Amino acid sequence: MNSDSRRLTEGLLAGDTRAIARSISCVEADGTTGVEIIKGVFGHSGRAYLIGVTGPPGVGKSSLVDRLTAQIRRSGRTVGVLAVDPTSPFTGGAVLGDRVRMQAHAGDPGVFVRSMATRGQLGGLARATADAAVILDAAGFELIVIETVGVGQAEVEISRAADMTIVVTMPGSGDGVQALKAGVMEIADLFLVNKADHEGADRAVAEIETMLGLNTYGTDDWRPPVLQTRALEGVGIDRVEEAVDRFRARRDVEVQQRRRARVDARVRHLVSDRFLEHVEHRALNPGTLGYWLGRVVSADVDPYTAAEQIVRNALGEGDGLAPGADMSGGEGNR
Ligand SMILES: Nc1nc2c(ncn2[C@@H]2O[C@H](COP(=O)(O)OP(=O)(O)OP(=O)(O)O)[C@@H](O)[C@H]2O)c(=O)[nH]1
Ligand SMILES: [Mg+2]
Repeated sequence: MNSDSRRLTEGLLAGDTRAIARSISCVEADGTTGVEIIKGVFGHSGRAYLIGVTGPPGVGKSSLVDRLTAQIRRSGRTVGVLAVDPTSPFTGGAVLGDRVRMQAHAGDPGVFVRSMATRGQLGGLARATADAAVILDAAGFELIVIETVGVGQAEVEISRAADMTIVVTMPGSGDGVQALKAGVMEIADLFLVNKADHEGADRAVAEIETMLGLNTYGTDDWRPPVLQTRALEGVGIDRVEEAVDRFRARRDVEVQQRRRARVDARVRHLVSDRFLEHVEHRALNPGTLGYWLGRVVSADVDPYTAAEQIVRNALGEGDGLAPGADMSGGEGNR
């Protein structure tokens, strides 16, 4: 472990805000320091409860999270917030938003807020978010809220990183209930119709209840509650906290299953990343990957055959064909 990662690891375990922030930057940068930090602190994680908050743009997720954070703080519990935006690249705006939001909890070491946005691939954002959650967990935050914008596959992926998922919507069409795609309906443990001061809140609740009515729930099953909130005025937030605690209390078995699924996906991703890295830089002769990619580009070989050949070459099981070898008549030729 280098001195940088050791210092950051010690700092974040002691709950030092700057060390936490720097450590999250390291996992975002996806370098060796970030990996060393996670290795160093992972044994201290696993205690936090992770809440995903997702929904269409502008329905009031951030306002809700701010209110919920304040509500949770009243019971003395600490809160870490990760605001994840998969739709936009990282901009100064996100940082500015952080500052504004932090001011609401200024001087309170029991709250940490951080924005995360796409720096490269979406998969990288999901990994960085999971790592950031480990850091906040190890730093001792009891609840971690992961806010994601949107209603697509990316959000479903990111909410899978949580123990509980809250889906937020608002009255009216477009950005409202209609915008909740089937995939997002299924991941919700709690629905919030925010901006209940707007017209049509009761109807939005009824629409969600109707959709839920299509499912059958056993007596022990959790039927996602549908609550109205007014985040601007702070109305209904106590009931949100109550629903979160109720879900948390009764779903221990499912939390274990979700954590297992989360670990499964995370480790498999890392294995394929590492494996591909190994194949590309160690197992194959230099240029082999590029050779096969080139043949796919020119439609000389299909992607499946290329992948199979690459794996065979990497395992030393190839038919001896390597860059430059004559492939005429070989597998995959047309
Ligand atoms: N009338 C009303 N406006 C609200 C309420 N909650 C939030 N807003 C307003 O709605 C706008 C969007 O709120 P945000 O909290 O930024 O919404 P968001 O879902 O986090 O937005 P994105 O992160 O951009 O997707 C802001 O102007 C809020 O002031 C509410 O309960 N009633
Ligand atoms: Mg927001």
